[in-house]
Amino acid sequence: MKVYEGANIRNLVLVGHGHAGKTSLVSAMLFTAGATQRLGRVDDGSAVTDYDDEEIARRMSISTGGAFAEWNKAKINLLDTPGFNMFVHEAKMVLPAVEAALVVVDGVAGVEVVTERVWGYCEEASMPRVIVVSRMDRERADASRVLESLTKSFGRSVTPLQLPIGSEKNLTGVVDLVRVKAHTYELGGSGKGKEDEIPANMADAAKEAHEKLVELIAEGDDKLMEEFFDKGTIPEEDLIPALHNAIREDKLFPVLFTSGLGNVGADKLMDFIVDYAPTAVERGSVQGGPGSNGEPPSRKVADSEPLSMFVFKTVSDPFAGRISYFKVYSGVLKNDAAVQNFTRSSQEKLAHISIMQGKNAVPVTELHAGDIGAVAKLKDTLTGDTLGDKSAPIQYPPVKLPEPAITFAIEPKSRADEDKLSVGVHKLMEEDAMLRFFRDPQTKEFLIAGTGQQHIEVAVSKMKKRYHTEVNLKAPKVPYRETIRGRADVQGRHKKQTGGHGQFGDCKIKMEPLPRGGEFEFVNDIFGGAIPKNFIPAVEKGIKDAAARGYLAGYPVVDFKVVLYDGSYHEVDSNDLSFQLAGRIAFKKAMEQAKPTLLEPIMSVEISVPDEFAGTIMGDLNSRRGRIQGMDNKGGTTVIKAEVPMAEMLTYGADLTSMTQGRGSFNMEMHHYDIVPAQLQEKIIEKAKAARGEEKEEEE
Ligand SMILES: Nc1nc2c(ncn2[C@@H]2O[C@H](COP(=O)(O)OP(=O)(O)OP(=O)(O)O)[C@@H](O)[C@H]2O)c(=O)[nH]1
Ligand SMILES: [Mg+2]
Repeated sequence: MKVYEGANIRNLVLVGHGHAGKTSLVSAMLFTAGATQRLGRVDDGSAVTDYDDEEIARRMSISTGGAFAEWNKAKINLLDTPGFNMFVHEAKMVLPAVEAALVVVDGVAGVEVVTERVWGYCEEASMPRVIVVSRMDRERADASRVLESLTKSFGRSVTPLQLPIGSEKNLTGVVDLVRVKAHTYELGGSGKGKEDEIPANMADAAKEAHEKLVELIAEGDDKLMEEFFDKGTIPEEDLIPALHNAIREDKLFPVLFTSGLGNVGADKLMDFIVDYAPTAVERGSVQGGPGSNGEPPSRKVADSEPLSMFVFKTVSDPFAGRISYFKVYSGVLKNDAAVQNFTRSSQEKLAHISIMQGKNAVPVTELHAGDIGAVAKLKDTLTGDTLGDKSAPIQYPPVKLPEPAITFAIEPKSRADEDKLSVGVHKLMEEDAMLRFFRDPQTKEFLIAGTGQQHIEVAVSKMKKRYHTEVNLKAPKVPYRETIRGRADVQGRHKKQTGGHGQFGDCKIKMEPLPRGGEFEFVNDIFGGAIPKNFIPAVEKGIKDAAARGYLAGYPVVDFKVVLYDGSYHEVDSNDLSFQLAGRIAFKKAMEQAKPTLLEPIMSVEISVPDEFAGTIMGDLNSRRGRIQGMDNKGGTTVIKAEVPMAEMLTYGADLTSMTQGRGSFNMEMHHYDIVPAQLQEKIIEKAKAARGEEKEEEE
């Protein structure tokens, strides 16, 4: 493997809606560049970046795959991310490793829900974007319709740099609007196009589009503008750097056309990447988090700087062990280097550094600033960690992810499974930042949380295949809460007289509701020492403990305020415990008066279905106590936004599949808590009582 310096490296992430053709496009580029012997296909499990068992079985990307192609003396590093909404956080996580994104859009559907989501991620990160409209050989693919949807969603900076020649099965090539040349291909061929005449019926359109493009590039540059007015065009050697800069500065979002499966346009796409995508060193410098002296240190992306690298992904391979993917931000990493993990203050040895071609590690001797690599068997390095030269500490900020949207209880199938469970789940969590695992302190059940039902199912399936641990998934529990709607003014008195020392605590409290999200507030309003200062925290603790156990149905009580305003004590018999108990008694009495009620989590839900199912879905949402917030139409897909109680959404994944013949998808996250309607409250309270009854029996 040749050694590449940053100026000859391009790092790109492929992002886009599920099924847009990202993985197939990577396969086409790799084959065209000679990195693979045949054109890998998602559908027969031979795509380089969809190699995991789960990905092959489901014919979709689940986790980011790395690959590289050598093209025109440059190395193109590609990170292929999943587009399915439950895995799309993978795309967000790897953005720190690249300098540009290929936003892949389906030639039939145009902009879809996840397209907008990943566009938002790129926007946040000021990431240069190149739009690739793929699957152009499909029936009903339509370049002008897709361009329209792109401009509608992303504005006027969306600019075609190519036009497709022919359409659907007769897609034969592309016209390059910068050089005004045609390139034609054999569908399903080697991917290497030949330069050709622009078809007569496209000549006018090509000329017009070229002029528009040149005018756009010249805009804001007086010298170029003058030249443009003089000659009607700008020489190619002036266009290239101007276009390169416009892309780097997010002033222009170029659009190219391809077919991954038919291998059309992959060579032109790689030409384009080498000419126009920012190089790895063009990023300038990378900011670290605040340093010890309060200043956020930064590093220039340059070989001459001290070594620093950021771990952006971890794969937990049952055979090779833990594989860490990293980006070298500065310095030169040599094989066998001993480096410091600044995040965990430990030493790591990087034996056998490599670059990943799908699942295969290709060994390298060194990696320069700006490159991407991988290494196996680091001791305690995880995703988000910064490693580097011990004498030059820096820590790059990890990517922030949302909270998981759904929780299931998992039950090991056997005793042996129970023993293996924790180890297996923790290995999965190393590679999956959105997976959470914990034990419910009340019910002692194992809980697993993630982005959605399929996400959890993939984790369960991996657990079985990789770690031979079998579990049953049980319906997720709804995390209800309790609160109050009225006020109370009560006395809590605890008195016990036994033999020697007695117990005595007495407090008077007022209780009132707080707005949603107010949690708990405790105000000490005691004057004149009715309760000695040192016992006041005990009263608060008693109330808090009781609130955590709930009043109506065992769910934590939230959003209330307690004012402790009076009480009494006994010189000898008062102690901490007595006042805790007094607090507890006062809390219970106050709850009786204060109109207690149940709260339930309300989810913000976004559902995408083909237009013909929209009516059914809306009706169904109604019956789930949903409130429709909005509706939008995108190239045959209706996107419905609604707020729906979590309790009504527990099996929505399966229900949506059956309502839409598998053609709908949805995404949801926690939004807020709201009061449960009265008729439902009783049922929940009764169920909770019954469950607690059972538990008591088990304990006995
Ligand atoms: N006709 C046609 N089909 C394509 C093309 N590219 C991909 N496909 C098919 O479309 C489906 C999805 O392609 P993928 O490459 O897996 O799409 P993806 O964007 O990686 O999908 P996710 O990983 O789920 O986000 C597969 O069945 C492919 O064979 C193309 O250019 N033309
Ligand atoms: Mg894919």
